[in-house]
Amino acid sequence: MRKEWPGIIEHYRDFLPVLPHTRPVTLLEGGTPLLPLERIPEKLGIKISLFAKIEGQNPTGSFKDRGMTLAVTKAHERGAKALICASTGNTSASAAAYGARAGLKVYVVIPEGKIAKGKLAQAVMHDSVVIQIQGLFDEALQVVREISETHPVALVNSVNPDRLEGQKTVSFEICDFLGHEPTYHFLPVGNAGNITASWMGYREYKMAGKMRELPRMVGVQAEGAAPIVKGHIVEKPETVASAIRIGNPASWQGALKAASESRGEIIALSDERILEAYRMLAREEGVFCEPASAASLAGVIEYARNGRFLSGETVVCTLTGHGLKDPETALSTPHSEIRVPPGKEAVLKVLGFH
Ligand code: AN7
Repeated sequence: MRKEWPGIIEHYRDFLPVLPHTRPVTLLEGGTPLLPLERIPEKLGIKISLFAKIEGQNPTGSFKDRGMTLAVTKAHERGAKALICASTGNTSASAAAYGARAGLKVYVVIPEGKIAKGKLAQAVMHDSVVIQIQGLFDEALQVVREISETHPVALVNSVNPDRLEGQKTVSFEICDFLGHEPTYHFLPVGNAGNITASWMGYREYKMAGKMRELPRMVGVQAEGAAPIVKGHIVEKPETVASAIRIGNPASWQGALKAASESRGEIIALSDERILEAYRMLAREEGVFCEPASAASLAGVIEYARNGRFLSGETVVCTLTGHGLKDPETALSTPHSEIRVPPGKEAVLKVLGFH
């Protein structure tokens, strides 16, 4: 019988800051598919091996579970009784679930009316205390940082180093699966924890002799929320990709370092281009991710259109979250709604059988 995937802490124990007796708080996260995409490169007219790392298949539907299992495990081990985070939605969903699993109280602070419905449903169902602030994610993060410094609540945003340690395992999985490093790794950038952690993972795997070269990291921000690309804080970030509606990323320096050390870059693309990629993944490949996730593929499309890829290169894009998190954006994309009277005739007519 095939052995059950044990979650990222057990699987990559030697690479993580845990003690021999540490008992993971886990929902068996990680081990997500690295799905080959064939129709999209063909459509773009490029001859690359393109893969999507489907992080939406984690237990709470986003990549955040990798960092959360470790952050909650460590907080629990240290005797924490409560967790707190600010979130554009996915961090709160993940914190709420792992907190529930560990029997901890969870407080989540989110920008009012600005997180996708599915994520809010998750926070509610896992019985976290949801605090909507009349402000931005960036303000929420400031508040929870201050509170965690003076009060007995463990901060589980990615400014907590355990989050990045767990999150780096995505790069291990990509290399283990491919048998080598990719040429490029594209990913969306919001608070910039993921690009920082992914780069850390590749560097550590290379040091451990698991791969020969390092990939080039390309981070993609939404044009209306692109502080790193612009080089200054964005006071009023705006984008349809609500998960990355962040004006002052906590891991700003980490993202810059990943881009420069890897000879990659951070780019910004319009909401239109992000939604184009979002639809393309669903229609051409059967992959439904949330809008922010599609920023990574939008980056690949941009590179393809500018003739940046060489034939035979291996390109990975992280699809960070599941499409079902944000049904409202999905339903607001152009589509036909067909309504007919009951009975076979009207349906046959729609099918074109007269
Ligand atoms: C689907 O949940 O910041 O650059 O509070 O949910 O590591 O921040 C989410 C971020 C990309 C950006 N894709 O990752 C939060 C939060 C999805 C996301 C990002 C997020 P980072």
